[in-house]
Amino acid sequence: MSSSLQSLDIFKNSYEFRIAQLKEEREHGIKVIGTLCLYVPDEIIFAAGADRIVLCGGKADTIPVAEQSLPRNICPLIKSSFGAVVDASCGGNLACAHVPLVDVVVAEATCDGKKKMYEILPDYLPTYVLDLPQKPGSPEALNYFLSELRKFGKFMEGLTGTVVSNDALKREIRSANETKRLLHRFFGMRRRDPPPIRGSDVLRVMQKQFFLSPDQFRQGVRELCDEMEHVTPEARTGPRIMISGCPMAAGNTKVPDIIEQKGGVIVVEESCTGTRSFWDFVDEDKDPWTALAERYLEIPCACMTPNDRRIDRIVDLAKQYDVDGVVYYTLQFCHAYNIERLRVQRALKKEKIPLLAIESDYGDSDTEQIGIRVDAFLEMIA
Ligand code: BJ8
Repeated sequence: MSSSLQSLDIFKNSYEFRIAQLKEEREHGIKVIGTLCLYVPDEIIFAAGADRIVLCGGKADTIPVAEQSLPRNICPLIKSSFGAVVDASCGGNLACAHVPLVDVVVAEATCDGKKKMYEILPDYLPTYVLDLPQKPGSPEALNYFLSELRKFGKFMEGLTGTVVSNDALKREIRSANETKRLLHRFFGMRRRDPPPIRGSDVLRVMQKQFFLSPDQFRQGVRELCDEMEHVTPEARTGPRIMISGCPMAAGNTKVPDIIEQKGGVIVVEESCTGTRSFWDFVDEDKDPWTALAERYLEIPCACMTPNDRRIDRIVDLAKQYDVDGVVYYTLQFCHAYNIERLRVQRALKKEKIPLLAIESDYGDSDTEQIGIRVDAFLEMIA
């Protein structure tokens, strides 16, 4: 990480420790769950006494392995994640060391590419699929999702032998809310002009949210926030940019790196590796199952329809963070985010906020071309 903030080293140096921790947990019979999406509630996994790591791939090197089985024209996140699992089960060394540490993948029924990939995944790793209503605003959606969450709770109990009690769930809800509060503090500081941290560094921190244990992650963010309170920010004078769109899984920092190289100042990310993961809290005063179902159905993912909540959130964030322009990021072949761009663009246009659409994969063949477009965009909005 390139910033002068010392606390970023906590995240940078966390890999070995976490892998050792997961190995030790498994030696003591603790189950490790792999997930690939925000819709799978961590609270239920932790309440069942298991641990979790996120398996979303952000690197290009496992894609050729995946393309031996999957079509080439699907999103790189799906191919990279699948390739990592296949490579690990064939004894390869391309994948992250955490894939062989996973006992079960808990997958979710979101986009078509993921759903179909999850039908092949059991050839390599035990897989449980959590179903999701596709129209979260419909009257039946909440009850259906609630029954799916309870079923998932039973599955976890069978796996770990630990009852998912209401008390344990409430404890985990409080823990997850604490993380969310911290992240609000962290992101709140980025409203300053200039912000005290680079967007590419924030992304690398947020990627670790899906790898570290909640305690480790919070400790790092707390120290980082404390340091940011006192640090004199580097002079950053370029246009203030929001990135909105597909998640950027660990290993993928291409577009933020380019924006910053060209002089843009990234102040907020509307994505699952940004605000979508922590913006909304789970109600601590309700029945914990209902509270979880309500909160998770509110995640504004483009796989849902209609997805007005996301459009409103983007406009709201653009105002709160005083952005000069939005870089709309789509992973190649992600139709949901790609098509939803039109509605986002229209809503931003009403607010006179310009948008640059970038569709890309994990390779570097388009780096120069993206750089030229970002350059022109920043010049236009400066
Ligand atoms: S809640 S964004 S983590 S589904 S980018 S694989 S949608 S084709 S990752 Fe996602 Fe959950 Fe939604 Fe977030 Fe498909 Fe699109 Fe690829 Fe995606």
